[in-house]
Amino acid sequence: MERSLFKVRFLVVFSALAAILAACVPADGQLQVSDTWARPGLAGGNSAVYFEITNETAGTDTLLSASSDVAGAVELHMTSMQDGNMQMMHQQEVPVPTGKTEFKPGGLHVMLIALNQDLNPGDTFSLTLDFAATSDMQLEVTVSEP
Ligand SMILES: [Cu+2]
Repeated sequence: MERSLFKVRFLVVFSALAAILAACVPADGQLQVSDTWARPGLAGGNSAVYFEITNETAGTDTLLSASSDVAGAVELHMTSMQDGNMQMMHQQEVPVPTGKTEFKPGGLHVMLIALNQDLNPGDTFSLTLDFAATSDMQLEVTVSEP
């Protein structure tokens, strides 16, 4: 009787440990962000941030939002051609499947709206990306000419 109780306790502890380990699998370091840069801009105007995300996990993560102190608003945008016109469309979220997801001119970008300061080539600022599975990532963005 006592013996089987011990067994049950052991199982409970072991399951809890296994659950903790499993929760750690989609951990930091498995999404890499590289080639981060932003267009120059003037205070009150807009700019855009570009980068490449490499997802080394087997599952799709989701970029939910981005934030930065340099702008009044930060949005996820997609540029596309509509009836021969370039249009930017607000994205509620951006799926980040296994492999590379490029934020580049003419496509996905992080839009900086109503800049609080001038962004001159060589300046750096901080941008935070909020993902569904991976914890927030803080990037250092360098301003450079396209
Ligand atoms: Cu935009």
